Amino acid sequence: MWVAALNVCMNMLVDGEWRTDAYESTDDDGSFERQTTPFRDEIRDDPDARFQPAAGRYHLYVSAACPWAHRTLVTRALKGLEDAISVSVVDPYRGEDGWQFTPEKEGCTRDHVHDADYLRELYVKADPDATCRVTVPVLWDTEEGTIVNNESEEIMRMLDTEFDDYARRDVDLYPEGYRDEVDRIIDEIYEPINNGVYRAGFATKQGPYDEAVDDLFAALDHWDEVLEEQRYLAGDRLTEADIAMFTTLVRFDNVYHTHFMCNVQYIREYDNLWPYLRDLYQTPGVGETVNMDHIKEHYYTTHPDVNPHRIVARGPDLDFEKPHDRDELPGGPPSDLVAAASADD
Ligand SMILES: N[C@@H](CCC(=O)N[C@@H](CS)C(=O)NCC(=O)O)C(=O)O
Repeated sequence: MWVAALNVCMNMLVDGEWRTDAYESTDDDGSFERQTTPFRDEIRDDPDARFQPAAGRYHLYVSAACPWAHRTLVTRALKGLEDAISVSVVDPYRGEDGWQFTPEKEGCTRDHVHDADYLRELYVKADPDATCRVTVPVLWDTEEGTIVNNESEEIMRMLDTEFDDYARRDVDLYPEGYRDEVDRIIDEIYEPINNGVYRAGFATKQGPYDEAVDDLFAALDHWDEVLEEQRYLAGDRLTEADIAMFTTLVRFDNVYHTHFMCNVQYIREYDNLWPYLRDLYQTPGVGETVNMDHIKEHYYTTHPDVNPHRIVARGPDLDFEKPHDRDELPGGPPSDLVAAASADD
């Protein structure tokens, strides 16, 4: 797998060395190819597990711009894991040297664990011979001094299911009775929607672009219909599937529509997806995780092939706080979340 990837993608670590001599993430047919993530250990609430849940042991590295990293931030906020799992935030601009720590910049932090200048330094600490892309999110173990996992779907699941003893709130985003459906939906929306916007934006030929846009809008139309009858993707419960959908939808009108040429329709023109997006945004704790400045700066300035002059497009100015009326549908956010929100008022 890596041998094939090396021919086309060089802004990455190769045997622990940072290589910037080329950057290409499409194959010969002009289709975007996303590489698989290499660190796939798991934290398990089990006395025999190598990585066990604990407060203060694990650290999350994120970009507030990145939809994959954003999933882990939303999960952490909904569960109330802020005190148990600390976070470092990289600069939204990713240049030749990859993700960088620039604590002086608004919304960014230093690397709280290592005081590194670049995220890639952690990858090399975890594996001195690493050959991989240096991506966010990263879940770091301060005890063993290594990366546990850098795949958002798996980090989201671990934070959700393994840290209940350390969570401030009783919030279950992978509830019994819904699990198969949640897994199915996360899987089903990945290729056309979450990755679909990238397939459209990074395509270098008309055919793959057209295919990505067709898949994307067919899937959005489908979910818009489903959401006519039910409040959330898996029915009446807020689940991980909604988080996976949310982090793509919230970026859509400001970035994917224009920068990635996903311009058949805005999300705000959908009858149900737009109120659904506002419902999720207004769920206690979620809106605070959205940093639209980082999102816009990242996309419009980081992909010179797509936007060579790095001009950040101005609009649209969306009102995510506008009432959504979705509380007329059965279900709602977890009661512990609602109670916490009214206690804060
Ligand atoms: N499959 C990974 C994808 C993560 C990913 O691609 N993150 C992007 C930011 S949105 C990144 O860090 N890209 C850097 C690169 O590819 O060099 C996940 O879901 O965690």
